[in-house]
Amino acid sequence: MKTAARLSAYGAAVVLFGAGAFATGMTVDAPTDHLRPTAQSSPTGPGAGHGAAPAPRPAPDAQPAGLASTADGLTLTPVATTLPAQTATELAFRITRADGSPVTGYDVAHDKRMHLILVRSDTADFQHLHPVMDPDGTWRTPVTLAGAGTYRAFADFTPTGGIPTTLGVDLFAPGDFTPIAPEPNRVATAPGGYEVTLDGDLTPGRSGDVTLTVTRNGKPVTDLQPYLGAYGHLVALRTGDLGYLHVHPQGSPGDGRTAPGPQITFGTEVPSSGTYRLFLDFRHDGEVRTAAFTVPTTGSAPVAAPATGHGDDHREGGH
Ligand SMILES: [Cu+2]
Repeated sequence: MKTAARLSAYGAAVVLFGAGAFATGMTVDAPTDHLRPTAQSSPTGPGAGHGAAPAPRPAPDAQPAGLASTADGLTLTPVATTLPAQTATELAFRITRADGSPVTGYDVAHDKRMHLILVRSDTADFQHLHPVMDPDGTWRTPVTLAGAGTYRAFADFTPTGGIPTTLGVDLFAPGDFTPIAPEPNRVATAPGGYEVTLDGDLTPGRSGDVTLTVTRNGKPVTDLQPYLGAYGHLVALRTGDLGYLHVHPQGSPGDGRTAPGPQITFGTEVPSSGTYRLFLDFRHDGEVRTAAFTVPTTGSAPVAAPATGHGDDHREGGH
C-alpha cells in the first residue's frame, strides 16, 4: 500500500514534469525521489504543517541527496575505499541493509537499475557509470580515475518495493592532488568538436528552465540520440558539499513535440544560493559526451531573507 502510493506519487511527478508543469517544486527529482521525507521541501513548503504557530525563522533548506552513505536502512558499502589514479581498475560496491545483507532486487529507473556518478571533490573529474550486478548483490564497473584526490561516489537506484534513493560515499585515490577552481562558464566544449551553451538562471527556491544548445563544428546538432530515455541527462552538484540534484529534461523522445536538438531544456530548482556544477551527458553519433558548466545562482535564497514578520511569505506563494 505504502509502496504503491509512493510509486504512484513518483509517477505523477514524472507525468507532471513531462507535461511541462512548473512551480510545484517537482521539476527537479530531488523533492520526490531523492530526499528523505523529513527533508521534503515541496510542494507543501517548509512552513506547511506548522499550524498556527509561525516558525521563528525560515525552515532550513531541503537537503540535496547524496550527502549521506546511509538512508532508510540502506547503506552504500564500497568493497574498497582506495583506488589507484590514472589506472584502469574496478569499482565495486554493495547496497546493504541494516543487518549487513546485500540488496539484490532493483527496479529499472531511467533505463538502468543502477546509476553510479563518480566525481572528484573539486569536480574536475565526472563520470556517469552503469555497473553490472553479480548475483550476490555486488555491483562492478570498470573505471579509470583522472587523477589523485578524494572522490564522491553517488549510487542512484530504486530497490524493488522501495523508493528511489541516492547514497554517497567518499573514495580515495592516493597521489599528488592539485585541485582546480572552476571559473563560471556558460559555454563548454566536449571532445569531437562539440560546443554546448547554457541559457537560463539558477535561482534558489524557484523553479526555472535551463536550456542547453548543442553544436558540432559550429553547426546545430539536430539528431541527438536518446540516452537514458531522454535527449540529455543533467546532474547538478552543489560545490562545497557536492549535494546532488538529478535533473531531467522537459519532453522525451517520441512524444511528438520534443525535437532531437539542438536545444535540450531542463526544469531545475536549486535548494540554496552558491555555485553549482552542471554536467550534461548527451548521445550523438553513437557516443555519450559530457559538457561541464559552472553556474553561480542569481537572485536571493529563501534563507537569506531577514526573519522579520511575514516578509518571507512571497517565497512560498508558488508552492
Ligand atoms: Cu545513469
